[in-house]
Amino acid sequence: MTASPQAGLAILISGRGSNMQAFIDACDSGRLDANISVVISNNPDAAGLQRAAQAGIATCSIDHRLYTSREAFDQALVDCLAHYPVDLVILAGFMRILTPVFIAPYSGRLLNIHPSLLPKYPGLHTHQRALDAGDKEAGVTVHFVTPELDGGPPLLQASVPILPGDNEDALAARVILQEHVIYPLAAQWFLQGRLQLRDGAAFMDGQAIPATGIPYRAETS
Ligand code: NHR
Ligand code: GAR
Repeated sequence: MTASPQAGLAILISGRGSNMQAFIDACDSGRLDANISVVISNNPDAAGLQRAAQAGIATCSIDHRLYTSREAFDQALVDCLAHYPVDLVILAGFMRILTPVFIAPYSGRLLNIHPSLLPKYPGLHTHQRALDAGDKEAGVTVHFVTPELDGGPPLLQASVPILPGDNEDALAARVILQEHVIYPLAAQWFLQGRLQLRDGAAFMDGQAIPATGIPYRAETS
């Protein structure tokens, strides 16, 4: 019997790539049944590019500053991905807003992790905004990407407490530990065929997912 070929992932990064590393680790350990086909960065200096190359993964640097429009940059991303087997695209700390030129061809197989309890705090500086608002908890959400920034339907969400004396760095450090757990888990669900985007709404095992995503608990699997 021949084993079916492993699913291919493309991971888009802009920075240090700790979420990308979590995917590398999850693939190595078998928690995620996939192969990382390519890691792409818009930032040629992203530390994550070196980490990926060291792990033997193909890398591609596409500097957005060399393109005259967002659409032209997005087309370069599409052209790059065409060279690799890609079942699922993972935005992992990717900092460029994407246009339909990229989103349309990957719609329904494009995920992002956003460091807030969406629909709270789309956009940037989420931890500082949660602190400034006096929130008691913060967190992170994996969602399908749609053209509306951080507006695609949530899939999986993890919460952490905000503790007295927290600053942005302390809170970010608590949140990122959760990111590294829930993002590969959501990807595994997707590759098992359990997650779907239909008419702008997200489904898990055929059931509509709540507006804030499935709440992650340690026993969530
Ligand atoms: N693109 C679309 N269309 N929809 C989403 O939901 C997206 C997306 C691209 C990236 C990640 C997102 C996040 O999780 C993401 C989601 C970048 C910005 C941003 O303002 C905002 C949100 C996210 C990513 N980027 C600036 C820009 O002009 C650049 C900021 C910088 O370089 O520091 O693209 O938070
Ligand atoms: C993560 O906290 C991720 O949620 C966030 O950036 C960090 C990237 O860390 N993403 C965004 O803010 C997207 N705009 P990493 O490079 O170590 O994975």
